[in-house]
Order: sequence, then C-alpha cells, then structure tokens
Amino acid sequence: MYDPQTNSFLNNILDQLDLDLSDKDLLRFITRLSGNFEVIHNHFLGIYGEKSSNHKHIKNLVEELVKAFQAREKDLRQWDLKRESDRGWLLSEQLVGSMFYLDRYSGNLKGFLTKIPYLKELGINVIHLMPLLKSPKINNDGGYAVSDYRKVDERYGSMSEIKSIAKKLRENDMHLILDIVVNHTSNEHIWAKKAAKGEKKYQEFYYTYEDRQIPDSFESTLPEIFPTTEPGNFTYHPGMKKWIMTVFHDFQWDLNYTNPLVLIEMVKVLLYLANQGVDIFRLDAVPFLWKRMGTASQNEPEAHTILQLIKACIEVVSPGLPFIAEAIVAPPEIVKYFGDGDFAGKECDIAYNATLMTLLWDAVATKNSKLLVAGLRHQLAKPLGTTWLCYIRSHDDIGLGYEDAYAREVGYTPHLHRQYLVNFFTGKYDDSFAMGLPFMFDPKTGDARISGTTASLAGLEKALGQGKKAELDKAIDRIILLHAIIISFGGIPLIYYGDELGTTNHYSYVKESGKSEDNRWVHRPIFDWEKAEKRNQKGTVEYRIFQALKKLIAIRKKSPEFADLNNRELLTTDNEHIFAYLRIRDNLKTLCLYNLHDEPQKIGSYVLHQVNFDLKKGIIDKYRRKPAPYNEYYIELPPYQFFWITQKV
Ligand code: OTU
Repeated sequence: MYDPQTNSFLNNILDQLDLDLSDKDLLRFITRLSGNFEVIHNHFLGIYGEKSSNHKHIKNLVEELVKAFQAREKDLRQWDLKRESDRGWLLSEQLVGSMFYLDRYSGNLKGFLTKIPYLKELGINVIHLMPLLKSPKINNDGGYAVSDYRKVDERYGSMSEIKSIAKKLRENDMHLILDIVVNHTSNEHIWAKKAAKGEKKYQEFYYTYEDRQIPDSFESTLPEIFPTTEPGNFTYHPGMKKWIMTVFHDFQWDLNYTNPLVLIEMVKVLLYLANQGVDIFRLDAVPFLWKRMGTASQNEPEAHTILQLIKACIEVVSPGLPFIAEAIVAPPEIVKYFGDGDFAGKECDIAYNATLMTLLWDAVATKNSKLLVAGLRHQLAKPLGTTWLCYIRSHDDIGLGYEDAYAREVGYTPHLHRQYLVNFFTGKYDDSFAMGLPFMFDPKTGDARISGTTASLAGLEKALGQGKKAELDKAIDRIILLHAIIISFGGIPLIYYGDELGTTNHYSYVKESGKSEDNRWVHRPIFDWEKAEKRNQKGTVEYRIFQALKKLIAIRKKSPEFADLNNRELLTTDNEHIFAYLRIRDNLKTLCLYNLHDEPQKIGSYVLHQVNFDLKKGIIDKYRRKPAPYNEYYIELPPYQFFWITQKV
C-alpha cells in the first residue's frame, strides 16, 4: 500500500537523478520501482536497522537499479514485456530442462552451440549451464567457488559469448539458467584477497574472528556439510591471523549478509548478469544465507527476507526473471522459499523438489509407494504461479532428508530405514541392483548420502556387467518409469545430462586433480558423443532410453493437463506397489499409474470410477496410444510399467 513517507523518500532519490520521464521504458521502470520500493525499503531497514547510513544505502541501491535499467539493452526490455504479460510460461507443459558441465559436455560455450540440435531432438528447452564464472583451477568445487562474478572462466569462453548464447537460445524458444553462488566466494575473489591483506572493509564482507570463542559457540550447533573431507565450519588464515567461516570447503568463504554492503554488491552482480541476457537464476545454497548462533544457521527468517529483497530489486530492472531456490532441506522448509504469508509467490519462483527426488529413490529400493505418498501428502501447497523442478538426479549427492515423522507414519524406524537405503544403493545387499557410492559418511551421526548416476543406481551398470538380459530390461524400465513420473508430475522436469542415454558411473574422476576426494564426480561424466550416436541404432540401450524419453517429452508437450497449475491429485489405492495421481485441466483428465514392482501388479478398476471417467466413452493410454486395458475388477500393470490413462470430459 502507498505510504506517504516512503514515497516521498523515493521521490527525493529520483528527483536527484534527473531522469527523462518522456521515455516510455523508463516510465514502466518507475512504475515497477514504485510498486516494489516499499518492500525494498522496509526489508532493508528491517534487517539492517533504522540508521541514517542505511537510508544512504537504500538510495545507493535505487541508483544502481536505475543504472542497470539504463544499461539494459532494447531487445531484453522487449523480452521483459513479453514475460511480464505471460507469467504462466513458467508453469507450462512446454518446458523441459537439462543441465550441463560445459567442459564435460561440449568443451566450451562455442561448442555448446553445436549441441542445440541434439537438445532439440530430445525436446529440451531449459538449459542450466553449470557454474561457468571465473573460478580457481583446482579449488573450485565444480565452479561453486567464484573468483569473479563478472567474468566467464577462460576455460569456457567469454561474457560476450554468454550474451550471444542467451540470444541464440531465446531465438530457439529456449531459456538459459545460470548459477549465482550467493552464499560464498572463492578465497581467490578480490574481496577475499583484500581481506587476506588486512583490509578491514573486506574482512567485514566475511565472518572473521580473532580467536576460537565465537567459532566454538557456532560449532556447537552447526552441522557439517562435508564432514569427511571438510570437518568443521571455520578455517584459520595464518596471514590474517583470523578464523574465517567456511561452511562448505575451506576455500569457499561465507559472505557476511549482516553487512549491507555485501547485499548491495550481490544485487549488483545479479543485475549485471541479468543484463547479459540470462533468463533464470539458480541461487545456490540459499538456506545458508543467514547465520545465527545457537542454531543450525539454515532456513533462518532473514534468509527469506534477503531473498525477497533481492527479488524485489531484480524485478524492477528485469521483470519476470525467475529465481530457482536451491534449498535441499527438510520438506516443510523447502516450500517456504516460494515465500509465505504476504510474500507468497514473491520470493523464489522455482524450487528443487528434493522431497519427490529422495522419495522416488525410496520407492525404487522398496518397490513401494507408501513413503513417497506420505511424504508428498505432507508437502505443503505452494503458491500459484510458482513451480517445482522435478528431478531424479542432479550433480549433487542424494541426501535422505525426508522427515522422520513420515517414515514412522508408514511403519519404518527412521534411522534404520535410512541405513537400509544407503546399504541398498551402495550395493551392500545381494539382492541390490544399485551401484552407488556412499558420500560423506559421518561416523558421529551415522548418516551418509549417496552418489551415482541414475543408470547405475537403477541397476543398469550391474546388469551390463553381468550380461543378464532380464536384469537389463528391468533397469531400462526403471529408468523410463522414473522419467515418466518427473515428466508428468507437475513442474519443470530436469533431465540430468547423460541420463537420456543410460550413462553409468564414471570412475576416472579419481585421477582428476581436485576431484578425486569428492565422489560426486562419479555422476558427473564426460559426455560420450559416440554413445549418443547409438540412440539411432535400434535395440541398443541408448536407443531404448533416448527414444522413450523423447516420446514422453513429446507427449508432455501435447498435454496441457501436465502444466503445473496446482492441478494434481495424489490417489490412495489398494496396492502400495502402485503410485497413482490424477492430472486435471479444464476438460482434460489423465490418470497416471506406475507399477514400482518387478512383478505384475493389479489395482481395482474402481479407481476409474473414483476419478469419474465415463467408461462408455473409452479411455486411452497416452503412452501406447491404445485403449487402456482394464476389466470389471482390475487394471493390471506389467512389471515397472506405467499407464497415462486419459479422457476428455
Ligand atoms: C550446492 O549444494 C551445490 O549444488 C553444490 O554442488 C556445492 O558444492 C555447494 O552448494 C556449495 O556451493 O550441500 O551437498 O540446501 O544442499 O547448497 C550439496 C542446499 C550441498 C545444499 C546445497 C549444497
């Protein structure tokens, strides 16, 4: 709501800028600015306090927004207007994503352009290029340790190439996602270097302490992210003679957002990258943005305030530019990154559906949907206009971060069940088909996470090794089944590069410097373009998986009910081995049934009545393009098969 005092503050700032208000674009900018200014102002003072220095900072922030808008190129401004008028594009069934390490996929940015036809063939149009900004050669955590936010690493190309790729993708109706590593910088970033040299201003950009007193107090409640290789959350810097907070690796220094200058600098970075034509920002590690002693320093309320504040700023310059929250945290915490209360839908637009991902793997191991369904039922409704990234694998490990309560609800002892899953996926049991690796086993807590590619976790690597045809078929079916779920569930499916070809674990990382100690590299393969050629060769594994995924994607794009309008209904059925949900849009209805078991499973045909199908009219399985099979009593699903049963009502 309009507030006279805040408005007069804004007018004063604008008056001093002497803007040409006959410029229509600028007027649109001012409209947005006046719409968001109260949030910018109040959130800023809410976090940093009602001080005159903070009023100056707000003024400075507005000036930066004006400068960034003035620098924004004409074609991007036009693009903004298009996005502004169609907020639904993000929820559309047309979007299908994938992610790539440039060096491992196409060598560099130039090479990536030559891969667009391959991506189009599969149906991919949302492109997440893994971190590509300047970072140290070895200590870079796959690019998540940035040493210059305004330069592309020379290994990959240049900033002007980003500009042209973003443009080229837009011309092809594709969208570019880039990472913004907001929580920390590399120790080789200029701020860190200046801090190391003793510049107080830059030491205050980070959390630095002269002795162990505060670090020790923090440590009593801070968990460890990489306990095996990076125990503790602080690193001693002998030059500075200070302890620095380094929650991830020792070379990743946590930025100190209690310092308003850090926030302003980060907003400037985002504005700069938005002006290069980036379509979507993936904000890395957002739960960690605010530290509070006595807590785990994740998901603190201020982390949300900061995100809302950043959003309010970016929206003024490049309206409709979505944020992805990378928040792989407890399920009830994840949805909060969409914003809640008055800020519902005004924080991040997209979030990783880590709950779905983890519980899908649970379903693979147990061949049972009960924990999956329980977990999803507890997933809080998200605001309209926001959407999930639905994924099976990403470049990170699989953490078993579901709530204990869900596990208890379905009759599991939470920690034993977690242990079972880790053992299962790391191939400890004779009947396990998975060949994953344990990631960051922590003897203090007994917890571990899991590394491995989709194909290796789903049994393909083992089946290929043993040369067992029946096992191979099952593994392929599992891979297709999992993809059928993420493609139809609601949200943007994110297909991990190489999964479309059944790429198994890539063990040569142990010989790569800077990677050997981090087994997440086992599932970050060097893409094999010869293998990709086999997608055209009937009967090959690559053909079977690629063509099935291609078909699933093509069907998705012709199925408006697969858009994400909070139009999914989870169904409880009489068979726990079957996962079932209904997707509805206007007069379209699709019942999605998945057999998670390696034996045929039946589900009572009452489910067809339950979802109000008119059986006289006939029901079609969209995948097979045939009438869906059922009799008076049941529908039978062959092992690891699924039906997308549809009817226009
Ligand atoms: C992210 O992941 C990135 O995806 C990782 O590749 C990076 O190593 C890391 O940040 C540091 O930049 O802990 O195990 O809740 O789960 O931020 C992966 C979010 C991670 C964290 C997530 C982090």
